Amino acid sequence: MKPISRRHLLRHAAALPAAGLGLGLPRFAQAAPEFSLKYGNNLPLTHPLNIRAQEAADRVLKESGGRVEIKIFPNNQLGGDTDMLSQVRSGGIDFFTPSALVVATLVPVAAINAVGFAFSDYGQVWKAMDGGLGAHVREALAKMRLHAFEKMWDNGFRQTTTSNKPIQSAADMSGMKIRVPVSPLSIAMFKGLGAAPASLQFSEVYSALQTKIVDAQENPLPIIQVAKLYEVQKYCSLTNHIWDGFWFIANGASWGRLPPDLQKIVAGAINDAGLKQREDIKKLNETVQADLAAKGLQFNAPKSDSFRAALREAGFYADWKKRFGDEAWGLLEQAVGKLA
Ligand code: X2X
Repeated sequence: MKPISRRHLLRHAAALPAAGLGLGLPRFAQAAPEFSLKYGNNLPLTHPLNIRAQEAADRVLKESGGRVEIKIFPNNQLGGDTDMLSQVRSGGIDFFTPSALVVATLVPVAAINAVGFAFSDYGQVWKAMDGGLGAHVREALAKMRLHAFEKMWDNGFRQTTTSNKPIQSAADMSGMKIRVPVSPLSIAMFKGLGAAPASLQFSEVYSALQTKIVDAQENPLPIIQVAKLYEVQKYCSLTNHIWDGFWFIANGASWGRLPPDLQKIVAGAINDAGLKQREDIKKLNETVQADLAAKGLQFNAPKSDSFRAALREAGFYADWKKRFGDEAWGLLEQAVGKLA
């Protein structure tokens, strides 16, 4: 069919009732995409995850010749983490990037990268997540009809912020009201450290801190920066207690509807963007602490010994080894050495 020219369209559009025009007019000039896919996430637009995801979406539109459009809904526009997780399961949205902690409410083994103090550096992280451990988790996600792209995106090593005191050792966590993600592992870990954790979706964190429903939260420094948590927190203790990443997942049926050539384009763009996003976080990590300090956060760097000891004593490692199973635990230990 001959494409309708923009001039032709504008000329004829003048005759249409105004209500029918809407804001979409210029789009009529292009064929509608064959696949229009929705991607929801919980992070502000300024986070590298959103910047790189937009690049991936642009690349997909171009490489597919306009056949595949990915529309991004950032910053909890479509609801909090729990809502988006159920939407990506039902097909209400096509893509979501839950933290491993959060998708573990559905696929428990996905939280394995978040075992306390398991990873000591990024070398170990990517060896595990790009290797056997990541493959193991993706298989478990596939059983729930969620397609996970190969390259996990970086959230970061989680640090602890509070409004009332720096955390010097595990003893300082005693009774502390701390927000954690909606994640059984996070709850167990902070209970093991003697704190009083409360699960809240990320969409609620800023106001929960502002209104002092909780005194503390834990997140990687880039999140503390883009979500402006420094405005409602005073201290930041570099506890490095968990490494956390985002799985880029697709609804299984939505993914299955894409023909193989388009799947290849989408996967290529998303995985490449993920690798670039990892580099962005790495670069941010070099400057973000100074930036947050300039904004008034007071930093300290506690040793990890007391935290590890408290967790061991609470039976955290023995318990989670049992929950994750020997196979997953063994894959983790292949990357980080003997844990418990
Ligand atoms: O909710 C959080 O703390 C965040 C943004 O790190 C996750 O998505 C788990």
